[in-house]
Amino acid sequence: MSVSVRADVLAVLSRLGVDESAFSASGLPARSPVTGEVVATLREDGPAEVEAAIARSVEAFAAWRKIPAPRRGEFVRLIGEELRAHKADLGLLVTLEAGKIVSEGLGEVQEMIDICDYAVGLSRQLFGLTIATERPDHRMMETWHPLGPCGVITAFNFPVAVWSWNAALAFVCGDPVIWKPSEKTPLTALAVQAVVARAAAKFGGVPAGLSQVLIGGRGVGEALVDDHRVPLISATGSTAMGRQVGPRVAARFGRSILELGGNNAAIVAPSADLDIALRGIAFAAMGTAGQRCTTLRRLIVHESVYDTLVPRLKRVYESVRVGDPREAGVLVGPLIDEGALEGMERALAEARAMGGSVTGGGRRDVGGPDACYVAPALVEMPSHAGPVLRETFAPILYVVRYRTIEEAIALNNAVGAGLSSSLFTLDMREAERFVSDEGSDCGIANVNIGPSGAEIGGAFGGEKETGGGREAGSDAWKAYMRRATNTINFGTTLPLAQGVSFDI
Ligand code: UN1
Repeated sequence: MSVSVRADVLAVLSRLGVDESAFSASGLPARSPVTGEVVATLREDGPAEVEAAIARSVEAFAAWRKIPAPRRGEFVRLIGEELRAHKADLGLLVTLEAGKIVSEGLGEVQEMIDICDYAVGLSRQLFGLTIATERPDHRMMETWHPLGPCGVITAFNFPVAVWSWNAALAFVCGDPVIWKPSEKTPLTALAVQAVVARAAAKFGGVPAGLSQVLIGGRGVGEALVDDHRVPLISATGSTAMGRQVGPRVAARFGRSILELGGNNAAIVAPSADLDIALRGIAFAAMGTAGQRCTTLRRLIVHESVYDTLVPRLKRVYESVRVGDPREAGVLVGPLIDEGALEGMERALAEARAMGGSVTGGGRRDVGGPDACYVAPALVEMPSHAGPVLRETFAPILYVVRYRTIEEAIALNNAVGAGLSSSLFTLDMREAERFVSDEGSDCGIANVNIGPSGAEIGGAFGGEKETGGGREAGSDAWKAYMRRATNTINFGTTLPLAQGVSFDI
């Protein structure tokens, strides 16, 4: 392999089966936030490669949709097997490239394995309905057909799991996938592609363009977004990105699944089990260094428990270990880059100017001059305003007080995003209200667990500025297929619907 890859990274990539042709002495630099250093330089794909990939994908679609869905499921089962066999290495690569602590890097790979298992079962469950018809000797039914090439655009923070939620479903639904990973995490994408290639070799007969990766920047994403041969674009990232992608895909009548920002809250009610709340809050707010779209960013605490809970929480913030994510005992790894650190510092300055009182925050001297480690920040705010209303992709938890559950729910809902939410309470009336139609307006509403760390069995996604898309479990698979309604007349006359007569 070329010298353009650091030795330890090269060792992991080789074990995962990444081909050296992916690298070049100049090209896209891949950084590790663990040290901030460039660990590899990659060959980039340009317009010609994008065009060729789309053409290959269209060809692959024609072949793959003919393979029965349960057979397609067998391919996904083999991907799951490969992932199991390479879990440790892929998890380590997630740690190196996204900066997650070891347990979370492994957890991300487990999430991929889970969705593969789910998709295998699903491959025998892609069913439609038979619907009562008003006409005698007729049958009405719906059929689900493969949709076509799916463009999958993913973010750095879940560099591999989000691809798998889309790809595992797309593959069993009969669709090829063209993946444009974040420029910040191309190595994990190449590793996954190598894993898929091995599964494809074991399966035999997988069309060449079924699973493709395009390495590059915005131009690559835009080419996919604008191409009518790609009927579905599934994009994860900021709301600003979604504002571009959504209208462009809609302009050509394409379909999009948008997984955009979150500004997730947790309410702590008077009856809450505070030990559970404390643990739930700590993981949701500080886990992944605050860089999940489901990260807890706003804590809404009842005034009767505020002075018990918040001092305990402060002690956790003061004692949590920030450091190299590979080290045992470290719970908070690095931010992805300097831009993330600047965003955090800006938000904290704004919060202070509004009278916010900050515990933690500030750069930590870990990993060398190019790495961005920070202490997570707990910010007691005098009001639910200013930076509290927007998503800053960093470990900042704003805390406000409330008096009535109605007020708390209104605050939960008083932001642009609508991804995830939670309530800590032992009062069943409050719990049921929170998950009722008058409660949380988010795509995910939890009770006595934090807002992050969803399982793949449920549909994942959110409302409002989060984009409205749903991925992973439940009936999210329907987005990857097209529905046809079929009415079949097996009689000897031609009765018309709605009693219309048309005698010729
Ligand atoms: C994301 O941050 O983009 O629910 C996805 C969770 C994870 C997925 C997060 N299962 O926190």
